Amino acid sequence: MDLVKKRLQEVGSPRAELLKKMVREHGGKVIQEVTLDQVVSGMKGIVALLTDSSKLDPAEGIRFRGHSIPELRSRLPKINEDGEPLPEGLFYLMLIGELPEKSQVDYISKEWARRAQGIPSHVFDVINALPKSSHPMIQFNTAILAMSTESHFRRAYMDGMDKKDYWDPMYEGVMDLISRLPIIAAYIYRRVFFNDDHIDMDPSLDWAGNLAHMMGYESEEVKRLMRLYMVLHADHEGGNVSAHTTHLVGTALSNPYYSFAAGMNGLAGPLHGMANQEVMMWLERLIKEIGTADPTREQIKAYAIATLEKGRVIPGYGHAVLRKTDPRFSEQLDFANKYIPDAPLIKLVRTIYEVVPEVLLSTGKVKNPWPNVDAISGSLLSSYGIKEYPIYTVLFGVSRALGVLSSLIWDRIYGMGLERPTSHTLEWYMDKVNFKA
Ligand code: HAX
Repeated sequence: MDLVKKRLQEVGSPRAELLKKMVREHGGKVIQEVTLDQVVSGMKGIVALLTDSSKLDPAEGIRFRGHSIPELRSRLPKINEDGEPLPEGLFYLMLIGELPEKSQVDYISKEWARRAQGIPSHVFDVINALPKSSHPMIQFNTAILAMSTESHFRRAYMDGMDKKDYWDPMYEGVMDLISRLPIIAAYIYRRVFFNDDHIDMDPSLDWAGNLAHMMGYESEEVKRLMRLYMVLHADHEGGNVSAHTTHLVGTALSNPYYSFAAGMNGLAGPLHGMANQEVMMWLERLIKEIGTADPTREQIKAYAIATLEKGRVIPGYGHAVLRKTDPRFSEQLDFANKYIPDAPLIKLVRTIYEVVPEVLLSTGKVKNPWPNVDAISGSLLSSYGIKEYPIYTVLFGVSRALGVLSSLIWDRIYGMGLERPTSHTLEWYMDKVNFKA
């Protein structure tokens, strides 16, 4: 048996038993009451999900299995001492709950390179059937669905698999799917922006290094950036749109391809993953309208106020849970300050950071005026030459697979039930809170 799967089986069974026992003994206990505000504002703060891979603290930011991003950047295995952690190691940590050795990370790199070879040709036919002008997320999500013909889970289910074994074909499907996403993403990138001039994968490279290679970037600098990008976007606990949707669809025992494609449709929304593209469009318009790539603080302030006056959001700022600067923003800024401190876009990002929070605070309604991950990610990619911003959400999606799909395996280990909350009419709520029109 593969060594990751073997360790997963060892850690999985006792935790599943623990959950069952706790529910048997305490299943009737009240966790929390729900307010009308929470129902209408998108269930913010309602405790209703179980996710082990990561936890988001409003004041501190994300921790992956208890480890902050700075800890991961120093403790996860790397290729070179001065490099960034390999995302394979973060996947192992999120899935197994233990920091991996370099040998375990190398094993996953090799395993993913092996599994990546099996993409059926119809997947590329399906991509090619779409107009090149269709957004890369349309092509990405369609390709993920097209790959579901390969689902181990669907086949095993139809063959009458026992419930207790669900996690096993789910693991196989997740490993296949994650291994193949860089090829799909790079294929779409080269199709849309480089006239179908495709580059084969190099099985000797790591997962993120290979993605950079297949996109056409051979320098160690871009590979290092890609490893950082893939680690930073991997997970943000269970309630964000892409994670929650993947989980929700999975509770119907949909296969990993169906579940992940559903999550990626959520990531494609401008308030979620597509915000990285929105930021670049906002910056592009700012530069055009002000007439300089090096605007003053006053000019940026006026532009930000004008955005709000048009009834729009300032992309890259605000968050549903965080109440401080997103550490994923700070870590990218730290990376940029170290390697490309004078890049004009990074300079612009820094000045915007000095101005926009104050503008948002002055509205009196924005709960978090600080930058999120998307406020800088596109500027960083662009500064390293990856300037075609419609691909940015696809890159986010490749990374997000690591977190949401490791949780999907755990959903089947834990035997999480079909998700089915209760809905009511407006009149029911009026009656409940004793409100008269
Ligand atoms: N610009 C303008 N207005 C904003 C704002 C921003 N950046 N952030 C919040 N607001 C507004 C909201 O639209 C809301 O207005 P209304 O009451 O008129 O509806 C009000 O402030 C209160 O919102 P909130 O409670 O502070 O924020 P929400 O939890 O409702 O929304 C969002 C969180 C991330 C969607 C929001 O901050 C936003 O739209 N930000 C810009 C888009 C963005 O950067 N999205 C990426 C988020 C990170 C992520 O998921 N990446 O994938």
